[in-house]
Amino acid sequence: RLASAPMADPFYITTAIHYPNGKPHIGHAYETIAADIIARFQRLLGREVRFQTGTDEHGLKMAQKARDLGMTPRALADEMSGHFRDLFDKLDITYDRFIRTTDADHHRASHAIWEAMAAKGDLYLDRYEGWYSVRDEAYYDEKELVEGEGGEKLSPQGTPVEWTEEETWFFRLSSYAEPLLELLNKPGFLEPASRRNEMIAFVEGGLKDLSVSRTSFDWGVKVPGSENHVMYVWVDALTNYITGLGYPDGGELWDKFWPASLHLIGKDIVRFHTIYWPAFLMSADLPVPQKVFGHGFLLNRGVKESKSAGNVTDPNELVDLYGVDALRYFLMAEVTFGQDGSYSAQALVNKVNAELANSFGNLAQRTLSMIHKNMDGKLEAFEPSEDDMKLLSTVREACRDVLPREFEALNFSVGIEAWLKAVFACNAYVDEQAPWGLKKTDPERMKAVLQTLFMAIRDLAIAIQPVVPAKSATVLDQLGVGEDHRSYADLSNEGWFAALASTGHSIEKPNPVFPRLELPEQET
Ligand code: ME8
Repeated sequence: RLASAPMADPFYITTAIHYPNGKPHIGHAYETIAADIIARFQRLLGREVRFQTGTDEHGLKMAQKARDLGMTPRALADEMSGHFRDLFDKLDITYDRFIRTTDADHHRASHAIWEAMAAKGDLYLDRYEGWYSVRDEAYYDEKELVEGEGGEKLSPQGTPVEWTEEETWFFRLSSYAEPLLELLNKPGFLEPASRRNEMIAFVEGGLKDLSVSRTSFDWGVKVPGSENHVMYVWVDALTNYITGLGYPDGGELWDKFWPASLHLIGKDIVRFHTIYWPAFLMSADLPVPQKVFGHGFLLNRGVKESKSAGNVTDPNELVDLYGVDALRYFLMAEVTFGQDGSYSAQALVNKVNAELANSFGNLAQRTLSMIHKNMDGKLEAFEPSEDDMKLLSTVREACRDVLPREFEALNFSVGIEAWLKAVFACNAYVDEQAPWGLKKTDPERMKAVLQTLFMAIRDLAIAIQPVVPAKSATVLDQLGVGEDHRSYADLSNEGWFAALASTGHSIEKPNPVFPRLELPEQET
């Protein structure tokens, strides 16, 4: 599908909802930035997008953390959820709804899906005896557990487990093995495909019915008709995706956006999204999501961040030091999406300086300065030479074909690399054509060169908008490209330059858009 032929289908994208048992960390920023890039990209293709993120506020993990802090779970959730929201605003995240699972409409939606599953005959009361990890908010089978260094039992994620016995409601997960296998085998449902085998093996290993309520604490959504039970936190958490579209009432959002186009989540919670969630939906006779993508983990210089290791990065600090767009660019360009990735302030500074400041920023800065200085800031119609056409077609191919194709497939680093190669081609062209030397010898040729670059920069700035939205907007402002001419369909607009030239638009003396970053003293 070409960017110039936008698809009209509405697009619904969600992130995982985050546990507000502490402040947001870099992994939360990473996932939400990636989702925002997808949302912006789809909007630029002309699709109507709905984007939801938020916080997952119930469950034992929240209750225990609040108890440790001497707070109510509600007060903890209120405080920490605010930090998530503030961070996402600071990161320029264009969410349509920030959902909190303590919201009233969410309790209603959770009751409704519960009642639909009950009406299907899929819920029954029994006694749960088994292992539970509070950190993962997950039940584990004895055979899944691993042994820790001190011989203690740990979950497959390496978290502590505790033996639990209580009366709970069970969901007949075991009845859904067949349709789940069919779903997991559907091409494109679960990506990267490498995560599929593990889920298929889990289903083929025999699905047990799932405990879906708790009676040993009360911080959660009450089970309808069983007031001493609260729902297992994942039942209500997963339901957030449909709460946000007006379930159970239906309506315009529901009709337009369900089933979701994409649930973007981390690799540690794929089981909940590709097994439990589709089974709940099938039970409630609701359509299942079209795609689940499990991204990798972000590691701090190769090591998982944790409070005990004392290597936790506050994403707010990275933004304050280096800027939002630098962080967004670095994370998406550096890490192969779907795999784990490593980051450090040093790597961020190096990459952003080399690729944005020295390459794209410098290209825009010197081109616009020369147009301002040597052409009085005026554009005029011109005849491109063969070299000019060649450069423009290289840039067009990267911006119009390769980057959109790769972004559609969620291969962000590959798309960005193609874009960067086009930037390098522009810089090589500047060096070859040496427009500064043409001013005296061949002023017409100088104009053609500078204006060819002007056109190339416009395409480059439009294409990279999802990744660096504020910076590319500044470049497009400097170029005089109107806000209603910045979509991907505008990349194929051959007449825009003549139109712009005829308005008598004048290029001002530009301010650098991508200043060089420096590490603070203690980091070097
Ligand atoms: O799992 N790198 O919440 P959460 C990249 N509430 N991604 C990371 C990461 C890292 N270092 N650490 C965590 C939950 N994530 C549940 C979700 S959805 C109905 C309920 C990702 O706050 C993680 O994989 O522990 C998940 O997708 C998201 O951050 C929220 O994690």
